[in-house]
Amino acid sequence: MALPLMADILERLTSWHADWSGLRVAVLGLGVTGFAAADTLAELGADVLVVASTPDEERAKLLPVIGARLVQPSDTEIPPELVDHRPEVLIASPGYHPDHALLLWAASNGISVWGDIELAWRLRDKVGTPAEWILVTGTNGKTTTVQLTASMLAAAGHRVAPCGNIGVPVLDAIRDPEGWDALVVELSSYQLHHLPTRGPGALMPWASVCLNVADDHLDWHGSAAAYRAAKATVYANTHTACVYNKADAATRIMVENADVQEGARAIGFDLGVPGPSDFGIVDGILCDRAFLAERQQQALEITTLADLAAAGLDAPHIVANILAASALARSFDVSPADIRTALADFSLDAHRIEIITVVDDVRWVDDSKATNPHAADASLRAFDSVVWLVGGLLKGVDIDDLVASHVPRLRAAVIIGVDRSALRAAFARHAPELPVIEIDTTDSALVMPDAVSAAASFARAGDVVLLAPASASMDQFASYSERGRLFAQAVRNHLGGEAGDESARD
Ligand code: UMA
Repeated sequence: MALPLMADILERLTSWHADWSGLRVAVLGLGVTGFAAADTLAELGADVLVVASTPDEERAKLLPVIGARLVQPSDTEIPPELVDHRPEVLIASPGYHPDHALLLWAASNGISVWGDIELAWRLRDKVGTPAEWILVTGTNGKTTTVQLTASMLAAAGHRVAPCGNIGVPVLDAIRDPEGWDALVVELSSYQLHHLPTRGPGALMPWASVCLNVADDHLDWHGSAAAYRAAKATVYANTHTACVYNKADAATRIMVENADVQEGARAIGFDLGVPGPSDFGIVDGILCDRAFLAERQQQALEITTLADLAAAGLDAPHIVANILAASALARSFDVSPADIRTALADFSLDAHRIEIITVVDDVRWVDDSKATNPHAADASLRAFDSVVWLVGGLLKGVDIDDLVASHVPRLRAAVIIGVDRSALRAAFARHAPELPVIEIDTTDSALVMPDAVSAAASFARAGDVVLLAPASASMDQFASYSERGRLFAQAVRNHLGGEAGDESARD
């Protein structure tokens, strides 16, 4: 009798209840994802070898407890333990670059590579009826939209888990003993890159959205086209609603080109007046013109801009996220009343356009999460007169257009970051008259105190001092949250007793 081919075996591994025992798996990475993958596969009886150059120490200590082994090669080495393991499949953590030596080795040896999202999809039937998946990607606003959507579904009484790139591996969600009605999954371009769009590992989401797309992570993907292609895969095989941004034609084109399930609808959203099958705004009222039978003539009221302003949720890019989340929730039959209940209780995470304090009619705002030009653009648009704190790791992205398009609203600019040359040149080109100060200290602890005191010297009543760096933080800070925290601390120290904690959103 002929033995089944490896491809056939892997093809049949599409259920928690399939036979995974003895499957030889290599898991690449030992961060949040790698541990969840190793733990899941060990529980299923697979033979798991974890390969990571800089594993998380606590998780490394737990590997023998769960029955998995660890090898720690350099990032260019193919360790002999891996070769001896003869893996039948590799599970790659999202951070692994497609050209990583281990992935090239797998390709040249014909070994299948899955991401953690594919593995979670294959295993989604652990408990009861599998949850429906709602997918969210985009350059900016993913996490907020995932949180909004999940809170809307929860307000309607559904058991729902926000997970994925938001920080909770989907593999942890699918192992919940009680199961879920829906998973709202944030997908990064890295995770999408590793996802197949056909075959047994391809996702079939209930609904999906790409919120917007602008250049980001070009150093990882190699080109804007590759980054955009990864984002576009979010729509593949969607069976109910493909939600796209009418203000971003690229997302509509992604939907037009996607291979979706029969009957899936394209639902647009933007801040303008909605057409039939859209979400939008009429006279300050956020409306659904998609999920009602009379959509040619009528619209359903979701909420008003006035109510959102009262809740601190009225920055235009947050309103756009709310419209997208409402479209996803309405596709799941959540009522407008339940959406309003969710919005009334919703608060944005820290470092997302967060007001630290208002002193002498100057607002100090932390949008450290604006880690690319597209996010900083949305942030700047929310204000009329800005002292702008900008700079950090630009990730290969061009900053010129962003600077050029916001000159009229700038009072002054304070440039931070190790490499300030691109910003310096952009300001010199587009705003030669604008006061610009560079913070050139090499002591990370002094960056924010120096930047804040420079900003304070420019700010006038009515201004906003805005930290919207348009860059990643890792050149001088551990993360965007540390950057934001140190900014807020420096603001409070600088303003002393004048700065009460006026943040509405902590
Ligand atoms: N590793 C190597 N060599 C490499 C790359 C990684 O050895 O070349 C190893 C490290 O030693 C470490 C592990 O891999 O052991 C880390 O893996 P990882 O970088 O994939 O990170 P995880 O801890 O698994 O977290 C990942 C996401 N990280 C990235 O995509 C970089 C988290 O998103 C996500 O929350 C988590 O999975 C759960 O899904 C973070 C992120 O920054 C927040 N995402 C980017 C973004 O939002 O812009 C995409």
